[in-house]
This record gives sequence, C-alpha cells and structure tokens, in this order.
Amino acid sequence: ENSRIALPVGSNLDRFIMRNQEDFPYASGELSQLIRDLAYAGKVVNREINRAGLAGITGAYGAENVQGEEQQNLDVAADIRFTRALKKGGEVAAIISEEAEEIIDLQNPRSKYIVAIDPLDGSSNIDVNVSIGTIFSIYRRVSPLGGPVQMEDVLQPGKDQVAAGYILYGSSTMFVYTTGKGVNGFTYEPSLGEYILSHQNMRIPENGSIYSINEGSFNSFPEAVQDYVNTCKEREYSARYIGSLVADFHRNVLKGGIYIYPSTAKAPNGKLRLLYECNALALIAEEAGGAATDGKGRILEIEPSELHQRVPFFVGSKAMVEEASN
Ligand code: P6P
Repeated sequence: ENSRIALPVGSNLDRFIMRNQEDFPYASGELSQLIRDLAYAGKVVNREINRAGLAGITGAYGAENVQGEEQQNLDVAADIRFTRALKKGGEVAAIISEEAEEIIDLQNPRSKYIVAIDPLDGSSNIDVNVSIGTIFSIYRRVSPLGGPVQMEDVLQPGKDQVAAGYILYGSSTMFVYTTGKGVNGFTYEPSLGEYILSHQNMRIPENGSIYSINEGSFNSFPEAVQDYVNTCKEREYSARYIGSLVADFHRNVLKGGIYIYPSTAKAPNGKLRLLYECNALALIAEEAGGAATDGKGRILEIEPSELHQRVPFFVGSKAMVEEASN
C-alpha cells in the first residue's frame, strides 16, 4: 500500500523530500539529493525560458540533435544545465538524454543512480510561447559500483524506476514526481525560489472526456485507433492537443483524459521515446491511479533494446486507456 505522505499544502519541496526519505528505512540520502539537484536545475532552466524571448536565445541554434531535429538554443542550454547539476551533485553515474546519441558517463563510478532525461521536450513550442517540459526517470545501477556503466544499467524496464517526474514550464512552473508512494505536485514561487506543495497525492480521474491526439495523421492511424477516435466524437468528447507532451499529459492528469501518440505512416513506432519520455509518465500515471500502454501491454513492462527507441503511447485515465488499447 503506498502510504500517502501527509504534509500540509504549503510545505516546500525540501521538507517534503526529507519527510519522504523517512519512509525509506535504508535511505542514505543520495536519492533525496538527486531529486534536489533536478529541482535546482529546473529553477535555472525556468529562468532562462522566461527570458528566452528577450535574451535572443530563441530560434534555431543551427545545430541538429541526434533526432535530426533543429536544436533550439534552449534545448542545448537545458541539456547543459541538467547535465552539469547532476555531474556536480555526484549522485549519478550516467545520463541518457534525448540530446545525446550515446550514454553520458559522468565519471562518478561509485554513484548508485542512472538518470534518463528529456531536458526540454516540445522545444519547437518555445518560439510560440507554448508550455514546455522536462521529463526524467531515475534507476539504480545494476552493474557493480566502481566499474564502468554498462548497457544493462541504462536499458532497464520502466517498472524498475526508483523515481520519475516532470517539470512543466507553463503559466506557472510545476515540479511533479513520485518515488513509488503516490504523486505530488509543487508549484514554483520565483520570489522565494521555492517549490511549494500545491497538489498533494495527485489522482487521475478513473474516466474522462478529453482526448489528445494529432488527428492530422488520422488516415494512417491503426484501425483500432481510428475506431476509438470516432467513438470519442460520437460521445462528443473534447479534443485538446497542445502539441507539448508534458502540458497535454498534466492537463489530463488533473481533469481526466487520454493522450495517444500511435503508430503513423511517418512514425511507425510512434514518435515518443520509451526511455526518457514514456517510462517516466507511465510511472506517474500508474502511481496516480491511471494507466499507460503501447496499445497492447503496459509501458512499464517493455524491455528496452536501444537508447532512443520509440513506442506507441496511450496514457491517462485508466478506463479510457483500457478502452483504447486492444
Ligand atoms: P506532433 C514535441 O515535439 C513532442 O515530442 C511532444 O512534446 C508532443 O506531444 C509531440 O511531439 C507532438 O508531435 O507529431 O503531433 O507534432
């Protein structure tokens, strides 16, 4: 049974992390420190995002990332900030990032943790001032400490995550995460530089009437997905698609709903990445009483085979995900 960590709304993230750590009898504080390191980097990225239009750092950076996508300045800046914070924090042995083709070995061979991260997802939304997000997963190393990081350390199924979360840089900036004892959301108060507990024990409504999917690709959706979308229309559900995964996901967590990125002609395995996008949101969804599948089975049970593999992604209210998955 996940004990619900009872702290009054208004507590700050630091206090919450310490209270949460008490629930882990053998915790030695490294995971707590790692979560603080991520939260700190999020504050720095938040500030850069809010100034991006002024600092002339929007627009294409001229480089391309491993996905062949034009790399925005902020993509690069965010990747540097998170990598630097995790390197200095000393708790992480290696990082898997959307922005890096290979494993980033932080040369901390005695560190227990691995982080998979999308430092700034939806960066194409930056220039049009749409909410964007950071997505992260935390795993424990499985190969012997002290030795080099192995592929088995970074290709772990999502069910083995120690913690996962996201930062949503929206009308307000929020830090939302789980360590396996429910999901809690913290709203950033810039004047204090603090994340304040605002959404305690977040639960996804069992059902909902919002569906998020890019219907521009309808004609190449699998038939089962076309049928489900048509059912949503028959029921006159609301279509809400921001085109920024963390923003679409977060709204569905709060209001109930389903987000689908299915197989399409352009993306036969879907567009979203298993290791640093889907696994983290799948754990959050399940911890909040929702569900996440690839259209057939649980996302969290998929055994990864390569760092940047894509999977079809159905996530949100349990009843909706079950109906949409076959
Ligand atoms: P499409 C943004 O590029 C992203 O990775 C997610 O944030 C978003 O949900 C999805 O891709 C949008 O993809 O193909 O609908 O533009």
